[in-house]
Amino acid sequence: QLVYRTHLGSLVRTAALVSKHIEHFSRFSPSPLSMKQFLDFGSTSACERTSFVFLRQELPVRLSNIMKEISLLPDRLLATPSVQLVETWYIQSLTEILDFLDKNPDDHRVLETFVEVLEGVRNRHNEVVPTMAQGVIEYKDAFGRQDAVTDHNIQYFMDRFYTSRISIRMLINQHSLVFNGNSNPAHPYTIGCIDSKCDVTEVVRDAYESAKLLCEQYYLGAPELELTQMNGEAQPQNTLSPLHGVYSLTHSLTHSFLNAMRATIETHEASRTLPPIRVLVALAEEDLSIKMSDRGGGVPFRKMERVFSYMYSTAPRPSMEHTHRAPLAGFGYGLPISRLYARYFQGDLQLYSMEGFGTDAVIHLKALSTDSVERLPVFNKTALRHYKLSLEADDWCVPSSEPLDLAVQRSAK
Ligand code: W6P
Repeated sequence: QLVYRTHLGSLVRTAALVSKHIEHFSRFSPSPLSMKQFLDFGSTSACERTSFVFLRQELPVRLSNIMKEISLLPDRLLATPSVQLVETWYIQSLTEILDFLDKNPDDHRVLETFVEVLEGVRNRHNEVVPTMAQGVIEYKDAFGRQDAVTDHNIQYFMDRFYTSRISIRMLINQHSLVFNGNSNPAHPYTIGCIDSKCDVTEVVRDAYESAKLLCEQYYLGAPELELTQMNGEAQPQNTLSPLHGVYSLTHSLTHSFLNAMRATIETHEASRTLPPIRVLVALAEEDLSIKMSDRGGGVPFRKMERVFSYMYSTAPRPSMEHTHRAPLAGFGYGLPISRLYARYFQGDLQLYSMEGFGTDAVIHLKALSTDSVERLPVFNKTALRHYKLSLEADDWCVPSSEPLDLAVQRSAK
């Protein structure tokens, strides 16, 4: 890593220069792109120069906005080796991209180098999610039990941080896939990582098959799939939103299938038959919704919040020695990150569970490409306030564990 090898004196100068750039670029708001704009950048008339000129400004803006938020993390988390490492990746990547600000956009070699640098940036940040998770573990090992306030603050930051990362990788992937010169002959309607002729039921079936393969490696079988599509034909093709990152949707669906399969198998261990996983795809004027229902016994209501918690999800590592097999799914950040992918283009992922019966996981997406606009965090006064107001008392009563003696006079708060 370049930053590590640098002489201390010049490291200090670099850091001072970088923080000046972060101050400058974090004053700009990120510019959310619509699906149409992503497709135009990827069309045959796409102009690499235009994309380059946009990205050499927009990427520093998005990086600097989130770097401001990293710098406002509680010291005890910011100082962990893992979070420090992630911060050096951001500084290095910002520096490399800023290098292009004074380069000539009409020089082909500049455009070529830019694609190479972007691919380097993307690879540098490949391990950000497990590294940040490690940072949360280091924090908990050093400071013990999680409290509601810390949990809330980490949740707020991680949702914004990972959304920012998803969006930056989307920009980089689109630019490098469109302008590295190779079109994908197997997928003629794929523009970067957007599939303009995506068949949702096909994506659901693919995700089911991948989950089934994994599931069958750990258990002796897998529940069947029952797939229903509503209104599929009623929708004229040209208004349909091209599904962004088919890969991310497949990924999210596979993850949910694994959760549903595990729950189904583990609650029906004694029985001969497994209830199927039912998936309903509903395509209408505004929404494209996918509901996946399992009969895996559900999750108690009290524990539902934890399913999306970055703090809880890193908590007790599943013990491998006792199970003799790797956990199938449900550990780590799969669900909260699936939800961020859905929210990134104005959708959502919601779980409805009934303990004793099963769980419905619903993914809502926008049906129209005009409604599919990036949902991006911005660093401003409101965000700043979230990081400053960290240690205030809760405004809901804490139930006492002692039985209340109504005969005793209560004292003031
Ligand atoms: C469960 C827990 C869960 C999470 C996500 C999707 C489906 C399910 N089923 O029991």
